[in-house]
Order: sequence, then structure tokens, then C-alpha cells
Amino acid sequence: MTAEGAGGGKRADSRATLEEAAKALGVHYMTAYRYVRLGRLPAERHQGRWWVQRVDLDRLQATPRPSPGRGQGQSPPRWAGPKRRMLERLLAGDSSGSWAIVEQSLFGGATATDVYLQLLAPVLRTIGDRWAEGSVGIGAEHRATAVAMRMVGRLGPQFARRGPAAGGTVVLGGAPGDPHLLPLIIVSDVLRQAGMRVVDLGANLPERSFLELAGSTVDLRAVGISVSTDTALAKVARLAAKLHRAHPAVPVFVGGPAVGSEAAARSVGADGWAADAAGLVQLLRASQPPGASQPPGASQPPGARQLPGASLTPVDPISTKR
Ligand code: B12
Repeated sequence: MTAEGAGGGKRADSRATLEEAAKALGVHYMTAYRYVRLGRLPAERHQGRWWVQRVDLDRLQATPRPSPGRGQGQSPPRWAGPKRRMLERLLAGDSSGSWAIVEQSLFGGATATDVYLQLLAPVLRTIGDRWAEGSVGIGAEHRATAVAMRMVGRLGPQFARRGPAAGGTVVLGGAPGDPHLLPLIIVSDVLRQAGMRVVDLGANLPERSFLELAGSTVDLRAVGISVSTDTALAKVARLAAKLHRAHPAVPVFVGGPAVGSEAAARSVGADGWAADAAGLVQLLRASQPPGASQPPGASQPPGARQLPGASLTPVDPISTKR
């Protein structure tokens, strides 16, 4: 432990910097900072640094973390309360109330990926279902979406990973004609957190631009197309066929609410499908051995694109012809 000033002796041992506290707690500095902001770890700021009392640090270390669960395996009931409250706050258009639920979840040990996949995405789907059945109006749905956009913007930096990303670049874009942007931000953040390099092309990209941008990506590893609306499916089939022609060795993955199964993805010519962003991470990991980037121009016969959990039917050149 170190301490500022010339206090020395007892005083030097009685305090720790927030960096030291984070290390002692085994958490990232930003997590420790969040503890301070949420009042869980008392701290004082001196000369630009945060200091905590050793006794407060010991107390926090002795307290079990009220974790809502980490990663994929947590039990749903732990998210039931946060989901219910998030639904209520989003439908009320309450930005700060919604963000408070996110902070509480992070504080309780959830990762930012958990917040996306266990909290935000399911709640947005509920809002969509309620809109479809007529119990939520279009105004409330748009207002909730605006709040969700702000939350995703605030969470974004948490997904940044230091160090080089291995194994090529994933190009991810929304289907032509499909305005849904949130799924792209969420999926690309989750891929980044998993250590992958992602180019997020955003929503509703014209086919030609999609092809150009994929073509100019030197180390293209895979292409992901997000499809939320059924009306975009025909364009996705066309785009997938063109991507296959231009990049025969590069798998094209398709997902989103308009593609609810592997069979549906297969019918638009995809090489693989996943129900959510975590599934896409698995698909990508399985599609290429770690560290082995595809040599440019390397080609495999279409039938050899054997990916676990992926659909493997080669693109039908007739039904998807230009
Ligand atoms: C917010 C929203 C909007 C916003 C979009 C704002 C924005 N900029 O993003 C607005 C209000 C603009 C909008 C408009 C419309 N919407 Co809307 N919208 C939604 C809503 C409520 C949430 C979308 C969202 O962000 N979800 C959160 C994300 C993270 O979840 P997700 O999309 O399921 O993504 C996960 C997986 O699917 C998967 N995934 C996603 N992409 C990919 C890609 C790959 C490669 C893989 C492997 C996996 C994968 O991983 C994600 C994370 O785990 C959904 C409801 C829903 N079920 O999603 C409806 C929904 C998508 N919309 C729908 C509709 C019908 C429309 C409209 C056509 C309505 C209309 N008649 O005007 C319009 C679009 C108009 C047009 N031009 O086409 C329907 C689509 C139904 C369908 N199958 O066609 C939905 C499903 C609502 C419903 N239950 O009916 N919408």
C-alpha cells in the first residue's frame, strides 16, 4: 500500500489508492470506481486521485457480491426483477431510471454483455411483442427505443478490449431496407468484447455499399447480416449470393428476429445462424481455428463449409441470381 504525503507509518497503511483497491478486490478499475459512485466503497479524492480507507476495503472484501449471475449460465429468476423494472422504466421513457438498473446489474457482478443479452435485448423484444399485439403504442415504443439507444451508447466503451484482435475482421451490417440499428450495435459490441475485430456497417445498407465495404476489408474473416424485418429477406438472399461469389471462402452468417431458425437462415443462403450474439461468437470461433487467418482468395468447395451449428447448404445460384 502507498499513501500520499509524508504521513508515513500507520497512515500509509490505513489508505489505499483506488487502483490498489481494485487490484485487491480483483476487479477492473472502472468497477471499483462504480463501487465508489454507488456508495458501496467510501472514497475521497485528493490531488486528482481516489483514496479509500483500508478498513472500508476489508469490509467490502468480506461482503459476498450480490451477483445476478455471470455469462450464459445464470438462472433466469435472477434477471426477472431487473427485466420487469427495465420494461417499466423504458416504457415510461425514463433514461436515468433505466440507467440505474444497468448500473445496479453491473455493480452486482453482471458483465456488459450480460446487460445486453439478459436484460436489454429481452426487454426490447417484449416491447416489440406488445407493440405487435397492440398493447404498446408506437409513440411509447419509439420513446423506449430512444432511451435504449442512449444506454447502449453509454455502455459501448465497456466493450473496448486492449491489445490486438486475432484472426481477421468480421464485417457486420443490417439488411438493405431494414432500419433496425440497435441489434447491430449490440452484436458488434459483444463480438468486440470476445476479442474480435468488427466493422459495423450500421443499418439499412444498400447492397452495393455492403459489397464494396466487405471487398475492401483486407483480412475479411466472416460477414454477418442482421435481419429484423421479413420484408428484407429477399434482399438478404441476393446479398448473400453476391457475397459468396465475391468471397467464396468467407462464411456469411445471418440472424435477427426475421430469421428465427437455422432453416430460415439456410433458405436465404447463409452458412450459419445463431439465435443471439453469444451464439455468433461461438459460430465464429468454430469457423476458424484460433490464430489461423484465411489466406486471401483461399477457396473451399461450398459443401465443405462445415460449421458446427451452422446451415451448410450451398447458395442456390438460380433463386438468388442477380
Ligand atoms: C426498436 C424497434 C424498432 C425501432 C428501430 C430503431 C433502431 N434504430 O434500431 C423502430 C421504431 C424504428 C422500428 C421500426 C419498425 N419495426 Co421494429 N422493432 C423494434 C424492436 C422493439 C426492438 C429491436 C431491437 O433493438 N432489439 C434488440 C436486439 C438486440 O435484439 P434482436 O434484434 O433480437 O437481436 C439479437 C438476435 O436476434 C441476434 N442477432 C441480431 N442480428 C444478428 C445478426 C447475426 C449475423 C446473428 C448470427 C445474430 C443476430 O443477436 C441479437 C442479440 O443477441 C423489435 C422487437 C424485437 N423482437 O427485436 C421490433 C421489430 C424488429 N420491428 C418490427 C417491425 C414490423 C417494424 C416495422 C416494419 C413496423 C412498421 N410497420 O413500421 C418498422 C420498420 C419499417 C421499415 N422501414 O422496414 C418487427 C419485425 C417482425 C418481422 N419478423 O418482420 C419486430 C420483431 C416487432 C414485432 N414483435 O413484431 N422498430
